[in-house]
Amino acid sequence: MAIKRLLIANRGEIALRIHRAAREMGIETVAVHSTADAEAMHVRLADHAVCIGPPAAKDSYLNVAAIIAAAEITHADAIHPGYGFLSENAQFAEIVEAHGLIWVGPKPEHIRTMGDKVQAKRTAGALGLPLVPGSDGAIEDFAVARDLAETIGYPVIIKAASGGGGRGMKVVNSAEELESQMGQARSEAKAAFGDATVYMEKYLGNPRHIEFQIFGDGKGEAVHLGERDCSLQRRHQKVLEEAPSPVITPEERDRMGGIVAKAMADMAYRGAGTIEFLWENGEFYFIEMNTRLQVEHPVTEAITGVDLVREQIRVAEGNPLSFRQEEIEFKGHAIECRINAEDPWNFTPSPGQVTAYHAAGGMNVRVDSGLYAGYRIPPYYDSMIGKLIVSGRTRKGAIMRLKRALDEMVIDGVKTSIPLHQALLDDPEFQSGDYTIKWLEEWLAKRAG
Ligand code: MV4
Repeated sequence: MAIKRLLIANRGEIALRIHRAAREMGIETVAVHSTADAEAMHVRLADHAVCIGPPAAKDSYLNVAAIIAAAEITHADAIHPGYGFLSENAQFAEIVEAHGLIWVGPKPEHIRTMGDKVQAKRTAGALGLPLVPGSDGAIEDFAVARDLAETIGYPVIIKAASGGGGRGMKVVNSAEELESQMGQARSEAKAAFGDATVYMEKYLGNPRHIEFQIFGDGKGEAVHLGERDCSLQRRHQKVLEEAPSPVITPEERDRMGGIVAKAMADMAYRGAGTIEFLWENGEFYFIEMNTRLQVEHPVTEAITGVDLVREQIRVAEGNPLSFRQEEIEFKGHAIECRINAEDPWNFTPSPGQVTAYHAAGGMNVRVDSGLYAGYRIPPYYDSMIGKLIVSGRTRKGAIMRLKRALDEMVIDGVKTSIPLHQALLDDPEFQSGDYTIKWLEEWLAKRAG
């Protein structure tokens, strides 16, 4: 069923990104915003805007009743959740559908399954994805945990089933530590997620974080759009992402991509998704699946030419995928820098008024940001204020272009992470592409001296 009016249940650059895709499809947009975001770019550009509450996200962007009411009064016929907020809330997806609205996202059952990391791993294993060695399901009993840890060998890691994004994990180096670490993992999981369920994996010491973009039509067809390397993270926040990964060969991409696409076809997955792997010594190990569009999706768009948000909307309307696997080609290299309003070296947030703004431009340069001169960055939300994405024929070419584009960016009035990106791009080790998930934090520690 064709969507005529799309409500965008998000804010910031992703709300603008979704608005742009909708406009290009001839779909009207409804922005919902907190009182703190009344002056946001996407609110100005949207066809309709509804204030849904005060600044605190729990009263606005997480306020299900207010969002559904906004859809009803504006006669929206679909809701796109973006990332974060309600995007991976299966109950919200069900409520949207129960109100006769189109949910621009995966089937609620798949959101729910993948949100439970124990169930996600079981599902992935059954679908033929390679797993990190570990418990088959939750571990309840300490004696069972001890035997398993002996079998797989220390170090092991205890993770919260309801966790994800690095919260509620404990590395255990020896049998002596196991009981106390398991107890701590359980109580932290209970406190953070209201669920003390934990599971165990072999701890990989120095992997890369490599994720595959997938897309399904919900009826048994699915494709992959290659991988992204997201190893450069600080405290589980990605800083810079690239596609393709510097370490994955075309043969490896086709092989692993084929496996993930087959898995998604078999579960009749609908919409955009990301399969996260740890990659060590040439092997992939599934860790989690994200049932949403991701911040770093533009690097995939840059090397494939596919508009992922347009495709999300088309699939939500019930259309088949607009491309077959054989039609997807990977061309060149793309890199994204996340630009945050924060001190580039100590990471303290730097909200406030942007006094001057100029976006980089030129060939193969994309800026996804709702910034403008005079905009007041509110202090209530995530510090990410935009993304700079460039592509080139080679990784070296993309790095040179990114340096040029970063030099062109002007964001005055607040501190930003641009200087950090400039220093990073000048580092020979980064330039070599030889980095793992530990590299950035070590690099930052060295620089701090
Ligand atoms: C791991 C791991 C090592 N071994 N699992 C962190 C976030 C969550 N998605 C999974 N995480 C990890 N799981 C095993 N078996 C190391 C991490 C990890 C990490 C993973 C990806 C990117 C950055 C990371 C930083 C620290 C730890």
